Amino acid sequence: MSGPDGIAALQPKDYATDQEVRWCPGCGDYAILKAVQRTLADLAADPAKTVFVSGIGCAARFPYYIATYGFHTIHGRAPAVATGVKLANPELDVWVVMGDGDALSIGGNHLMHCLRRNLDLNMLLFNNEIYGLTKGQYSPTSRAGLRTPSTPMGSIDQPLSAGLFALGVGARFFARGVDTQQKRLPEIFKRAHTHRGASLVEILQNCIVYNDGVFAGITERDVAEDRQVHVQHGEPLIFGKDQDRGLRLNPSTLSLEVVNLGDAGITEADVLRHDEKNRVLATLLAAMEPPTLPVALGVLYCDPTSSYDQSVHTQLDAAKGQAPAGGLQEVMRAGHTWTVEA
Ligand SMILES: Cc1ncc(C[n+]2csc(CCOP(=O)(O)OP(=O)(O)O)c2C)c(N)n1
Ligand code: SF4
Repeated sequence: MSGPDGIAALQPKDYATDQEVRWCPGCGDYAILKAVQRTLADLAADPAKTVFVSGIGCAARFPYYIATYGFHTIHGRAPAVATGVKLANPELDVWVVMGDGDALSIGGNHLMHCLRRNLDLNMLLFNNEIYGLTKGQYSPTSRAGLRTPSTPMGSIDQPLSAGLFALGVGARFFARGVDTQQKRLPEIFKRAHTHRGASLVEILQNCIVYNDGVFAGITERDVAEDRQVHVQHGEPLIFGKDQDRGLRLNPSTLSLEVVNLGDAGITEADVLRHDEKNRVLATLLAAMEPPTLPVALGVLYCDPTSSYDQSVHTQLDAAKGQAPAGGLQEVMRAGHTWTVEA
């Protein structure tokens, strides 16, 4: 069997390298690595045309462990380096791996412009709500009150939502997944890959050493079904152990609320249907937090438009088309030129 470019079909293990994986035992990064290797195999990705670019952090060790091209760059600058890689060779499939500090502290500016420019990059944000590599300082996504070495009395910052940030700066694709959800994660990654333009996937990732259990309130077996809604384009926003809870728009507050199907004549028809092209709905979904509302997982927003790299190359082709025939000397002497007399 062979992939789209005629390369022999590879298995997930074929995308692993011979490098010793140096994350702490039990780190959520292992699960994400596994899901990405599964994704690459499903996509029949050609390692020679695939690049993983990262910044600095635990998450950023990722390129060492993926048997494709890779570039472990500078803290916060993965989106900038990936921009250069994609523009220099648009044939490459470029993935970006960032931690929450990497992406949203030092790299916030780079990420913002990369998203609004809409470079065709598959961007994975490993959100463990902490700085792992530097031993557990708080990050922009850490919750208020979190005690860390840099917030000994508890964080007084209001945390940043990766989804609201992305949607606010004009991203055309935002999805959210959980490290341990091994069936769902590759499906989300494949959607991100199919999207032409910048696709940001936030992965809720457990840092077992410095922020263990931070997502337990939504992932523990006894609460998961009531605290997670898995959104599907065109499908009603229904969740719960018995699939009997739904999300409805409260017209007087313009906010989402949970309704119980069957109560006071409420039926599925009263529940909102997911529309992944609706930025307002995506924003409401991205903002949802327990205990009042479930956390929204899956592709919250996907509304493609032309990508920056396509537009750059369209302009380059147009400029080439207008260039006068001939060599460099002719080009240098064409149009507005003048001679400076001695
Ligand atoms: C310019 C610069 N500033 C600061 C650092 C120190 N530093 C390295 S990784 C890191 C943050 C790591 O946290 P995160 O990006 O969330 O990734 P994680 O380690 O949790 O995967 C920091 C502050 C650095 N390497 N370079
Ligand atoms: S410090 Fe946390 S994020 Fe880093 S490898 Fe260890 S468990 Fe993973």
